[in-house]
Amino acid sequence: MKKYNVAIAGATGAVGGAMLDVLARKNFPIKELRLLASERSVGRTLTFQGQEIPVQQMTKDAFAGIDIALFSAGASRSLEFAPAAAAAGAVVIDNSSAYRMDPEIPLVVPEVNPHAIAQYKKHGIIANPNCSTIQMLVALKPIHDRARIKRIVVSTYQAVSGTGAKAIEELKAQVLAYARGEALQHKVYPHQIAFNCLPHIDNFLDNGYTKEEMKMVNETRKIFEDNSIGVTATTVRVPVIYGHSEAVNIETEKKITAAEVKELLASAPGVQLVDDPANNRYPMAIDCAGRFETLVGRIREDESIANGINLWVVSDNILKGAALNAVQIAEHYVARYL
Ligand code: NAP
Ligand code: 3JM
Repeated sequence: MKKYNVAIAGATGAVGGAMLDVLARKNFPIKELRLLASERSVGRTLTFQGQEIPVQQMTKDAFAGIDIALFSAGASRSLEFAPAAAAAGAVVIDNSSAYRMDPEIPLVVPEVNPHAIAQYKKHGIIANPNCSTIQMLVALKPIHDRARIKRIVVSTYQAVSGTGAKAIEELKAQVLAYARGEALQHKVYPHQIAFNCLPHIDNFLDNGYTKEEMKMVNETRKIFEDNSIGVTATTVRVPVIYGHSEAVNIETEKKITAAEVKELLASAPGVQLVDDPANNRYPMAIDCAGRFETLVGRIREDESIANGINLWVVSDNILKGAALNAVQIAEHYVARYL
């Protein structure tokens, strides 16, 4: 079997760490694994399949000989270093929002639009969508193919791990302080996150929506290759550590029943149907952590319109929402294009 030289840009972060995990769990064919981060991490080592690998500083020269560069070091680092990695001959799979809406760069969920990977050739970059978009489209793709979705109304309940390692610490520290009767401190979020919900993810835009909400609108249209699809989102940060949950309401062109949706999703790639309310079984964030599947349940017909369906969609935001989706793109790329 052919083996590849892989770099992880942002290897010491929450997503980078999950990339190491996913590469190991999938036994990805690796010849050399190069771990890159900021100057601050030089001197650290990370363990991969029992081997200690030193962390190196990410520079424009750090990508020589690399076949696949998995980026999760923030959007500004992607803009600065991804073109250099591509120029060195690597294909970049970028987890940030930097390139997602560039019409010349493919934006890929392997269960939805794997064919788009072919467009990597122009810039050597493939963009990984936002976590909230990925899990929603894994669940909706089979329904869209069968009944054509005209409109999506989504509300998210997003875990703090999506903000990074410091946000997880902030939530834990607030819970401990609350239990001890002490004052709660906050730095990462503009308000207390423990025992609270913040309808505020990423920055606010002039239209009153947040950037996170508009990512769901624009990325959905690009991945479904359909600019006529209506999408409106409210994205909310909740005091959960791992796992984003989403209440998704769709209106379809053709009638599809709840029973038909359940049947479709029972065999859909990347989906685990968890829909047995009589036995209190439905998707929950605490059950999705560490899992590769997107859990879907609470499937009901929307009785307020002719062709409507409601679903509850839950997935590990660091795995399918970031690291797993990126490694799946890498698998498709090596199988078909390398
Ligand atoms: P994190 O835990 O804060 O980790 C950030 C990583 O970037 C660390 O490895 C850090 O290295 C590295 N880094 C920061 N500045 C750097 C520099 N100047 N040069 C080289 N490396 C640098 O954040 P995270 O949660 O892993 O997220 C990282 C990025 O992934 C986000 O900013 C976002 O763009 C993307 N992301 C995407 C999704 C998605 O939905 N697809 C979800 C989450 C995150 P040090 O340890 O040396 O500081
Ligand atoms: C998820 O550089 C940054 O500010 C990155 C912020 C960020 C993003 C993003 O916009 O790339 C943090 C967490 C995302 C994302 O997936 O869109």
